[in-house]
Amino acid sequence: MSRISLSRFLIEQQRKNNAIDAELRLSIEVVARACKAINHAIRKGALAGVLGEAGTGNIQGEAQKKLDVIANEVLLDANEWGGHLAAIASEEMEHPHPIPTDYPKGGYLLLFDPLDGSSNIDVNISVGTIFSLLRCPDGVDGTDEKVFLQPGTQQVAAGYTVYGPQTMLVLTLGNGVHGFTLDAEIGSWILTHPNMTVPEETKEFAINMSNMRHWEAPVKRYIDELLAGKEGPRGKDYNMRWVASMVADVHRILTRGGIFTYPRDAREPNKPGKLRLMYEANPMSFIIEQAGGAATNGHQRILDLQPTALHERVAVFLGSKREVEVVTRYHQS
Ligand code: P6P
Repeated sequence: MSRISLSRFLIEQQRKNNAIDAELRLSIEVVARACKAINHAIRKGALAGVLGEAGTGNIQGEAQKKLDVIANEVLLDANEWGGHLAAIASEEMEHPHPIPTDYPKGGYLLLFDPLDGSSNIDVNISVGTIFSLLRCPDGVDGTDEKVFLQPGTQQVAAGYTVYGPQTMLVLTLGNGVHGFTLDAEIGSWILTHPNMTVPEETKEFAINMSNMRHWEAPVKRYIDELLAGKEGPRGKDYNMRWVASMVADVHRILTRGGIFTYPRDAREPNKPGKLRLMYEANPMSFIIEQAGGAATNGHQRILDLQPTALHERVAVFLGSKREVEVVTRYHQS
């Protein structure tokens, strides 16, 4: 069977669905190409002196790893000159990044977390790049943060690259979820996981249990029931996984089911959660819904949330639909 490359897949999707125009196709191909360069830097690790702290902090007040900065630079350099974007937003930059005046602007807004889970880098555990694409209204200045503040339902594409035992790019264009494996010998992304789906039922949950004493009552009730196993109200035993790298946890859920939760935390009463809405929760929720799963903040569908700030945070419950429905119902009772 002939191998289908990402480029061929995108061209065939464009033929089927004229909502995918040349600029959107280019946007995805450029991000995919940049992820190959990030993959190369990650796999060199200590041999290239790219591990450890960068000695700088990001807008979130977090210490940046050298690879956070490298990944961000690689994505900016790759996306500035193609004429497909109006502006770029990143977890690592406080304000939207303008397209340099010597290059044309395009009709899309690119948002990314260049290296999610980077605290795992120095201990050699999977990390990832998460990206989201929105339309920029004609004639609007893309560097105005307000133009990015669109609900997740407005995303035209979203994806992530997981730098794990295999390097995989998982993508949705609003018409299913498709996984591509990097053939590093020839530098091609090859379609290996067409039409990925999340099983509605699961026996596996992902949460950072060390925060249990800070959770709200509905979350405590839900997790207690899972821990009670077959003797409890759920009537079955559950297993737990927590990689502390959202991309790795979500990829596992896409592959074999599960629920991923990062609830709000009483230690930060003014913050609705830890994860970022625009470039973590929204792209991952789009992917999970397109794969038949569900994603809420405990109260409403994440994709329906109206953002109020570029770096705003959100509580996240996503994955196998039945489980997300239960924990969301508990927030409403
Ligand atoms: P904790 C990584 O820093 C991240 O943003 C997500 O990738 C991950 O799911 C979460 O935070 C891990 O958080 O509190 O368990 O370290």
